[in-house]
Amino acid sequence: MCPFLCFLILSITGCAKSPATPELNLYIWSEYLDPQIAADFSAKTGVKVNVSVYESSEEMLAKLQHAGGSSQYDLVVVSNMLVPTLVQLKLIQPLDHGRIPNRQNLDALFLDPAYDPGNHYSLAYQWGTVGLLYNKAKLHGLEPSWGVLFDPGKQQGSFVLIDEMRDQLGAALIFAGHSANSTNPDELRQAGQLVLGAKKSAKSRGFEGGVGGKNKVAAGLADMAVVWNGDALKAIEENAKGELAYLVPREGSLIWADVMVIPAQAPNSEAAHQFIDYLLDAQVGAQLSRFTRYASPNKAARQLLPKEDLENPVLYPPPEILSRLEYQREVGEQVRLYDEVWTEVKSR
Ligand code: N2P
Repeated sequence: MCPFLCFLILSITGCAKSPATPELNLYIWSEYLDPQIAADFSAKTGVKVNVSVYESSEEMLAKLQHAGGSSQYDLVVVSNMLVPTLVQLKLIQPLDHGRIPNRQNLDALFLDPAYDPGNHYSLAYQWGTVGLLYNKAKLHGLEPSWGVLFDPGKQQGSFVLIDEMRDQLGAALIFAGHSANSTNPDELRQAGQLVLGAKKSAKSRGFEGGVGGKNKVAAGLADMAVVWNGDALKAIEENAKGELAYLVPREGSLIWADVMVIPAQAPNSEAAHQFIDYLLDAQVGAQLSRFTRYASPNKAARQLLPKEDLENPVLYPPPEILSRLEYQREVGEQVRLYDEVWTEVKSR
């Protein structure tokens, strides 16, 4: 009788409940984490991974800055160029390197980087380029130039612009012969005019954040889109007719890296460290890049990737493309100029 009674009392009062399952709240770009990796991590550690996604840096920053994100999420994957800003705004906390032994798997290129000396706050996740995903069947011999967006005389088909301030203005700056990290007000205004012209063109299908542009091209709703290479590659590989392709315009383009950071008031920074270390494991890192279709900053993981991936120019740009790419940098206070021009372009 007693065991039954005890069970009854415990069930009613809730005292029999086991301690709450530890959780890890991750905030990341969409289609950027293999769900199997999260499931394997949970099976190994007992930590449940909750994934929330975003489609633009602007959306992510607003969430961290004004919507309590810095005390809600345990781990965030962001563009490396935002690290100094996040540090300055006190939105992220220093990493405890002692708990991330796998950081040594990273390529030297991603250790002690200029945007985060000593990797105090961040460790690399994936890297890639900005370019054009297009439908070869609809756009025969597409001119490999940003002019197909910015020069009315060269526009060839319908296009989607990317709803990512630095990337879209960066492409226009490069087309105009300037640095994609320019802080010259005249150059930025010129870039803004170019993007506005593209937006107002009859061929424009508007702005899309993150995977939005590639989804429109994949669905046949636009002939091309400004996208990141990994998303492009996913669309290319999923297109049964083999009609899609990716190019980096001849004027040049941007190269970027995304990093993992821990918000200042993360509820479970312990699990965040554990997950960062897990993602930096060689096997897991290889699995991650096979899923995202982006390049791995993890040297140990790269050794486990298929040769076809390492030799794929969309994924790992060959020297002649690399030499045309400009590393995206943070521009400090001058980001206000970008904000002003971008707001103007978006509102008109
Ligand atoms: C993945 C988005 C990659 C992030 N869908 C580009 N910085």
